[in-house]
Amino acid sequence: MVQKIQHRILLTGFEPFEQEPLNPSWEAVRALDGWQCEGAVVAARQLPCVFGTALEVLDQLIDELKPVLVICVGQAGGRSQLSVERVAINVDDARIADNAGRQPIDQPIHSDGPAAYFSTLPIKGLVKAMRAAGIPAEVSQTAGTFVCNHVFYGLMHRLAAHTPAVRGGFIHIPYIPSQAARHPGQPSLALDTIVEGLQVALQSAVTLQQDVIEGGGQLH
Ligand code: PCA
Repeated sequence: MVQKIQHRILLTGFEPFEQEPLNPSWEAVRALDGWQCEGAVVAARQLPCVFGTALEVLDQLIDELKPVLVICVGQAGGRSQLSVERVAINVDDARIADNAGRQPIDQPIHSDGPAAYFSTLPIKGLVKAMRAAGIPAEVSQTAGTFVCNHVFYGLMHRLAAHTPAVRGGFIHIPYIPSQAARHPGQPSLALDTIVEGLQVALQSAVTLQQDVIEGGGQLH
């Protein structure tokens, strides 16, 4: 019998950082490990919150899994919605040290790379689909300058060079309630809501041929 080769979607989350006991990005993506999405299966993997090393791990995972779609997910404490990132910029500028004590300031991620890469996900379509499913979501114009932007940029740099047909992008997620309880006043979303949002985002990323034309910008 001929075995059907199953397409894989690589979904990554991060280990905890900045004294948090957990990282909701890892909690959410690991709930989706093995989930079947439009004929593809999700492989959920964890990345270290370390400049350089996180990209080495991501590179190995892409070599090993040969995914048809890659979405990296990270925690953005203080945000209130699932944030589909539009753009990755070629700079590391760390306000805090990473989990290996590294704190690059104004360093390019790839000295020969362009200033920025756009997500190749249909970002407006993802936001529209999540909102339609009752999940608070937005387009975000910046993934920051810490390890998440670093991973997002490195991912897009690699895909652009080797497999431009493979879509890639980044989604930031808010704290979950147990974290917000330790940061009074900060917004949060239930883990189940985040997981459901990611399911809708994955489905849209696989099925939408083109992005939808809809406002998602900001005045400032
Ligand atoms: N969030 C951080 C790095 C790891 C994570 O989950 C960021 O936004 O850069």
